[in-house]
Amino acid sequence: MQDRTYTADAEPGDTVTVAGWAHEIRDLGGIAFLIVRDTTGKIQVKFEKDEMDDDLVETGTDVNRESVVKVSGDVEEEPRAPTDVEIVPDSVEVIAAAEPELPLDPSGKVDADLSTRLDNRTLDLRKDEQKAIFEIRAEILRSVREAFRELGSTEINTPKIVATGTEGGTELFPITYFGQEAFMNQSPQLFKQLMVGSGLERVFEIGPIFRAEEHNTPRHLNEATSIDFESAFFDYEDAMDACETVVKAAYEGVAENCQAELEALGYEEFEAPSGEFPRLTYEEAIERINATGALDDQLVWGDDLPTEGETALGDDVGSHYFITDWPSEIKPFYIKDHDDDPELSTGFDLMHPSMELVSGGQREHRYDRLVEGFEQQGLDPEAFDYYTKMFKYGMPPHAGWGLGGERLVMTMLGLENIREAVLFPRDRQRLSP
Ligand code: AMO
Repeated sequence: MQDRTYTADAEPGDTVTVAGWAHEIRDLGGIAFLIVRDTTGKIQVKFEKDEMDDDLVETGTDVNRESVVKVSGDVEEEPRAPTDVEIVPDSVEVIAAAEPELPLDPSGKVDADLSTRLDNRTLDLRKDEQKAIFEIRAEILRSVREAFRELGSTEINTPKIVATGTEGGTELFPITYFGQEAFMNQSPQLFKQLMVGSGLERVFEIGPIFRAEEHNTPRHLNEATSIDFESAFFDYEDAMDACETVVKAAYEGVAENCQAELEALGYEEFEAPSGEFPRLTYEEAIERINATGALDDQLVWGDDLPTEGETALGDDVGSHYFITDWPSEIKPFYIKDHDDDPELSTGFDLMHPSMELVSGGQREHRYDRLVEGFEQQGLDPEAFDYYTKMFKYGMPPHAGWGLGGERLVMTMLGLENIREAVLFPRDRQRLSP
């Protein structure tokens, strides 16, 4: 539709054709209004029954809500209209009629539960608040890409059908690949590492990861979006610096470019985090958690941090923070240990006060040590030959991280359920739509 004007661009004095959805019909007797909604906003269309053609009035006011309509006419100033202008129509066409009963109410007057909303995402995303989440998500991804480019990294796309897992054997989705066993990829980890030894050196990827997690929680998905970074000649501190830059860039992009969306979500003020993210060692973290008294049992060295512990620490710190220097034994084989203490790894996590956002670290780039690490974790180095063999031909020291895209959106906007940040979430119950 070349001649279509967005509702937000309709100015008094213009003659326009707008197209969108019948948001509301208000019949006041001699006068009736049709509110047309498009992606930019809404506009009132006025029908004066005595002065207008009966067919025109009938088409415009008998239409079912949420039908797709096209209205042409003159735009006039009208201070009583919701947007101070209205269209006096000379033609109205119903392009796609909606059924009278809707599975959910896009005007938001009737609440729907999350499951109904997810089953009817098209209608759900006709609501300003829901649409705002995905506009913001898009801005986050745009800002993150820009930040990565400013850091001198190249965007890559790695396979999602793979022969081996990386993040622990229990969380893989098996598939059949021409009669051969294969899996949906859990992380681009090994591929991004292979690229730091290539001529690209510094890379990032934004793509899906698949985790066959059995549990159903408000912060886990079975298909998530991972924002991955990896750089040659970076140590774990360089990697944390890059991580902080990228996360802050996402907040700044939203603060600068998403005013209307933030308003739709009820924000009066939205602040990007300022100041450096504190860096606590794992040892300091468990001491601080123990000091809060939030846990029945005191944590000891080597324990993973339980969710209640993370929450207590998050409340105590009150901002994004890193946890560094994790025990080697609870970090994956590809994470490098500190040279002066093999019990301590260079692994780190970036935490939002409410949950983990990122895992990363410096990687083991020495072939012999890498193969030993596989064996220690009970993995067969032979199965990873495609990966380990490249470490024989000049693999530089390197570091990187993976950031959960949906968790970034969720924590930034204070969403209660990660599914709010995905169009069509995949979880234990949900494979369709
Ligand atoms: P990890 O497994 O910790 O690390 O994942 C990195 C980040 O991805 C997000 N995430 C998830 N989000 C939603 N649902 C899930 N099931 C899920 N699993 C992970 C989290 C998490 O912090 N290869 C390493 C990264 C690296 O070292 O570069 C990895 O995948 O926000």
